[in-house]
Amino acid sequence: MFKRIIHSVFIRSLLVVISIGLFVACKEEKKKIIINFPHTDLSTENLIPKPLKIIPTHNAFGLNKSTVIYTSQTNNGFNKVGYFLSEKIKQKTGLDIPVNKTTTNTIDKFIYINKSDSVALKNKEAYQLYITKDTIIINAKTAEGAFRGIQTLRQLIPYTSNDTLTDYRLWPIPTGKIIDSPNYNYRGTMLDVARHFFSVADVKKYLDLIAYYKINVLHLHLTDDQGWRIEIKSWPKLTSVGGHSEVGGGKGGFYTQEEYKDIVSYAAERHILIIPEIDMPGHTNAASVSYPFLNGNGKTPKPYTGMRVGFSTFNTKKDTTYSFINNVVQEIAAITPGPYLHIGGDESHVTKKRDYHYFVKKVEAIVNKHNKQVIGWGEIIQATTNTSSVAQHWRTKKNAVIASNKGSKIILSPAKNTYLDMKYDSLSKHGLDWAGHISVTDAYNWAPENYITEIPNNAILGIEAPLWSETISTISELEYLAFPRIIGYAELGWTNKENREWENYKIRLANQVPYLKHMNVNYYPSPLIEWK
Ligand code: TNX
Repeated sequence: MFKRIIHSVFIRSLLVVISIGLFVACKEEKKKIIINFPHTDLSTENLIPKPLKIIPTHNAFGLNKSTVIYTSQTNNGFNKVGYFLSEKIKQKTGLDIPVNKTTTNTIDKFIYINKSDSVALKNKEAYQLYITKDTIIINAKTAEGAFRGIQTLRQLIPYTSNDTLTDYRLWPIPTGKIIDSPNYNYRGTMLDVARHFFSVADVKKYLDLIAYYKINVLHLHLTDDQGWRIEIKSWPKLTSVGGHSEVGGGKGGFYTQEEYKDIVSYAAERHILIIPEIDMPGHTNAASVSYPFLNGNGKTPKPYTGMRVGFSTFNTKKDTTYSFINNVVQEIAAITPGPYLHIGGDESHVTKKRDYHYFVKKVEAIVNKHNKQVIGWGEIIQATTNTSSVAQHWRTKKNAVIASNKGSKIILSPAKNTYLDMKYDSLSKHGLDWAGHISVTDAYNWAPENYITEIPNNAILGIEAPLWSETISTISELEYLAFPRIIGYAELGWTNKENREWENYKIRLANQVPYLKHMNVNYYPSPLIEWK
C-alpha cells in the first residue's frame, strides 16, 4: 500500500516535472557515494507535537546542496510553503535549495510539496510525509496542512551534517512515513500587550516560535485598564492618551492599524490566526481615561499603572457607549481576516449583573453585524444568544457547562493548568501565583479531553494558554514564562491522548535545546528536565 501511494504520487510529481519541462535526462554516470548515517530510526526522533502515526523504514534521505523543492502549482499557497521551507533550511544548514526552478542539472533528490485530495487526509491541517532515500513527499489538502507538515520536516533536519568536508556534506533525515492530523482545530496562546506593551518585532518572534510547534492561534489582549494598544481612527485619543501607560509606570505603546495588519499577515504566512480582544465592559480604565463619557460616572479617571482588576466599567446604559463600540468593532473587523472578535467580559465586578447581561447581548449583536463571531471569557456565556459565540473557560466550570448546554463551543484555558503567567515554583523570577504554581510537568500532565466531565469532547474547540504580562516587560522575560511550557500546550492541542505520555515527552522536550538556542530563546531551564 505504502509503496503504491509513493509510486503514484511519485509518478504524478514526475509528470508535473516533465510537463513543465524541468526534467533533464541524466547523461553522466552518477558517482556513488556510500555513507553510513548515524541514526536512521524515524520513530525515535524528537518531534513535538508527536505525530499520529510514524512508520520507520530505517534508511536516510541525505539533504544536500543538490536537493531541490517542487510544489503543486494549483494555488500560490503551496508555492509559499516551498519558499518558507527553503528559507528555514538555509537558516539551519546554509544550503540554498531552489524552489520550482528550471534546471539543466540532473535532479538528484527532491522534496515535493503536493496538493492531494486523498481521502486519508481527514482535516485541512492533516498531512502525510513520505521520506525515501531520494525523495521527500508532503501530501496535504491545503497549504495550511502542507505548512504543518513542513514543521515536522524542519524538526527532522539535524543541526549538524554528517561530515564537514565541503563537497559531500549531508544532513541525514530518517526514512519512513508519518501520518498526522490535529487533535483540536484551535491550538492557541494569548499575549497580553496591555499590561506591558510588546513591539511588533517581539510579536513576530513569538509567532515564529509557536509556528514551529504547530500552534495556529495568537490571541492578542489589546486593551485593559493599564493601556489601549490598537489605533482606532475614529477615536484617536484611545492611543494618543490611553496608549501611553502601563504597569509600573512605563511608557506603554500601541500598534498603528498598519502595524497590526503587518502582524496579521506575518501570522497568516505561518497559517496562524490573529484574534483581537477588546476587553469590556470591565478592564476599561484606559478607554475612559481617553474618553471619560464612557464610564458614565462623571469622573475623569487617572491612568492606572497598578495590578488590581475589577474596578472599571463602561456605562452600559448610554447609547453613546454602543456607538463608540460599534466604531471600534467596525475598524477592527475590517483589518482582521479571521472569523473571531474577542470581547473580553471578565471580572466586571463593578457592573451590575443585569447591566452586564444587557451589555453582552448588545455587543454580541454589534460584533455579528460586522460579520464576526464572538469569543469571550467564560462569564459572557450566561448572556449570549447566538450559539456561534464561544466561551473561553478560565475559572468557573459552571460557565463551560452552560455553554455546552446552549450549543456553544468552548476554548479551554483553565488558569490553574494553562496560565503561562503562573510561576513554575516559589523560586520563579517572574509571574503570579493566584491560581497556583504550574511546573513544566503540571503544564503537560492533564487532559483537556476529560477536564470537565459534564461536557462532551466535541464541544471543545481547543485549548489556549494565556500569557498575562503584569510581571514581564521584555521579550526575554516573556520567553522565560512561555518556554518551555508552551511547547507542552502545543502537544496537548495537536497530539491525541493515546500518544501523550510525560516520560516520553520530557525526553523530546530536553532535545529542543538546539532549536531554542538557535532561536536565542531565554527558556526556563526547569530542573525537572535533563536538558541536552
Ligand atoms: C485574571 S483571566 C485575569 C487577568 C489577569 C490574570 C492574571 C482573566 C480573564 N482575567 O485580568 O491579568 O488573571 O493572571
